[in-house]
Amino acid sequence: MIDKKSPLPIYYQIEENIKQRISNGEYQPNDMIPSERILSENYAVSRMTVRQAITNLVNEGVLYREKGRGTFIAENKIEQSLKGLTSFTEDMKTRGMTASSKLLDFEKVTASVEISRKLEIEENAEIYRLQRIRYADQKPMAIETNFLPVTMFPDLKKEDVQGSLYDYVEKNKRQKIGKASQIIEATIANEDQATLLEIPPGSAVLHIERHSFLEDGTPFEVVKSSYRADRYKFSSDITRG
Ligand code: 16G
Repeated sequence: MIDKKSPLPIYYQIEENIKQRISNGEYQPNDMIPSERILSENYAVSRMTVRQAITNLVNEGVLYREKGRGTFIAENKIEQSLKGLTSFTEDMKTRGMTASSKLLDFEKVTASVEISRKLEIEENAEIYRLQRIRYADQKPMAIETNFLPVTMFPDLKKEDVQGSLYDYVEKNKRQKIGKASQIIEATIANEDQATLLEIPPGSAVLHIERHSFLEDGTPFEVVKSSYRADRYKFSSDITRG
C-alpha cells in the first residue's frame, strides 16, 4: 500500500490511497474515515504523516472535519463547464438535482458608478438588487447578488425571482440571453457568508462576477456570487492555437 522506498512522499501516497478508496466506492460521501491512530497503524507510519495527508485532503475538499465527531468523506464536487452560458436552475436540472432559492433581499437602489457603467445606464439610475441563496437538493451552494436595470424590467416582482431569473428575462424580453463575461477569484468566507452557506468561517469560496447581455447586445445584469469551493469546481477546454 505504502512504498517507503518510493521517491513519492509518504503523506502523498496516503492521500492517493484514500482518493483511490473513494473512487472505487469503498468510501462513500459522508462516511467517517478511521481515526489518525488507526490509520497510522494501518499504514504503519507516524501519526504526524497521517495528519499531514488528512490536512491536505481537507484543504482540497476531499475530506471534511467535524469538531468532536471525526473526519468524513466529502460529497463529489459539482463540475461546472465554463463553455455554455447557463442558469443555476438549468445546471442543477442537467445533474438531476433540484434548484431552489431563498430570497434574502429584493429592493430598488441607485446604481453605483461601476454598476451603471456596466449596465450602460445613467449614474444613480434605479436598479434592483436581489440577493438569493441558491440550493441544490436543499443544500446551499452559492449566494448570488444580482443587479438589474429597473427601466428594463419595470414589473419585476419578488415572486418572479423565486424560480429562474433567466427564464423570466427571456420570457419578458422575448429574446434569448446572448453572452456574458465572467471573472473567478479565490476568497475566504466571512462570518455572514459562512452562516448562509453553512460552512465554517474562513472556508474557501469562489467569488464570481458575471456581466451578461441579451442577444441584441443590451447588458441586463451584473451578478456577484460566492460559490462554495468545497462543492464546486470549474472546467474548460482549451486549445493551443
Ligand atoms: C447562474 C449565474 C448567475 C445567474 C443565474 C441565473 C454563475 C456564476 N452565475 O448562477 O449569473 O444570474 O445563474 O439563474 O454562473 P436562475 O435562472 O436559476 O435564476
